[in-house]
Amino acid sequence: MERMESMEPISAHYTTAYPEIQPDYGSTETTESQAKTSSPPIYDEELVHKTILVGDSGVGKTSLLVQFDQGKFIPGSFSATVGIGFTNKVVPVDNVKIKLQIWDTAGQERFRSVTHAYYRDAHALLLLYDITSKSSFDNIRAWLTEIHEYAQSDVVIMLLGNKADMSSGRAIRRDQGERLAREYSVPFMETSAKTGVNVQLAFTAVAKELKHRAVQHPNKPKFQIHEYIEAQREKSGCCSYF
Ligand SMILES: Nc1nc2c(ncn2[C@@H]2O[C@H](COP(=O)(O)OP(=O)(O)OP(=O)(O)O)[C@@H](O)[C@H]2O)c(=O)[nH]1
Ligand SMILES: [Mg+2]
Repeated sequence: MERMESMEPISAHYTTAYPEIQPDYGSTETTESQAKTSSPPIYDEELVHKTILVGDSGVGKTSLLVQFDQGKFIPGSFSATVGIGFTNKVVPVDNVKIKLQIWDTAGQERFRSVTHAYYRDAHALLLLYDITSKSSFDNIRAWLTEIHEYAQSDVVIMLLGNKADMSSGRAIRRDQGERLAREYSVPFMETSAKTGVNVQLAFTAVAKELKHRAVQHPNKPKFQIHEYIEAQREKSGCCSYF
């Protein structure tokens, strides 16, 4: 495939910032006023959750974001991302609006140090490989090592095997992705930025997990992202999840 590099760091759909209000996932304790009234904690819709797309160059990070943001896939020659940029998206979860600030990073090695700087502030990381590329899958372990080195320890991580539409070129079986995800205790699904399969679900699952971390329900069981993904699978009857 011919590789073209755009000098534009980010495409036009990137929008400007939300006010920088950061979620505080720190304490599991009930506040005094909550204890008095015993009313459920209210989710603050002004919170902005930084979510970062990472993975080798060409796995489909930009395409996944464009599919999620605009519902379209732009075929044609590959234009590698240069630098880093973000898109703001509001994801409705249980009648509240979850604000995601989704950062699209450049997968090329030469931009790695730039990407590292953004890990520290990330609340969620979507880590992609390409199911037709063994090397992109093999590199996932190195990506996870980097993530553990640079990101916060409680960052939400999801592993995505992208380009699921390309069954004839498949190099990594679904169960290999599942096994790797299980080894690192992270949720997994296969996606296609081309057909849109599971794209919405991947971001919604992350948004749900972030919401549940921001609103601590002392008496409620913890949100289980794996179970949520599994339940959605049963509803839609498609695809594969861990
Ligand atoms: N068939 C198919 N092609 C895809 C899919 N996702 C991305 N592609 C193609 O794969 C190539 C790379 O996609 P990008 O989204 O630019 O990859 P990237 O991960 O952003 O790459 P960098 O910006 O270099 O890190 C492009 O030619 C896309 O059209 C997919 O789900 N299915
Ligand atoms: Mg890109």
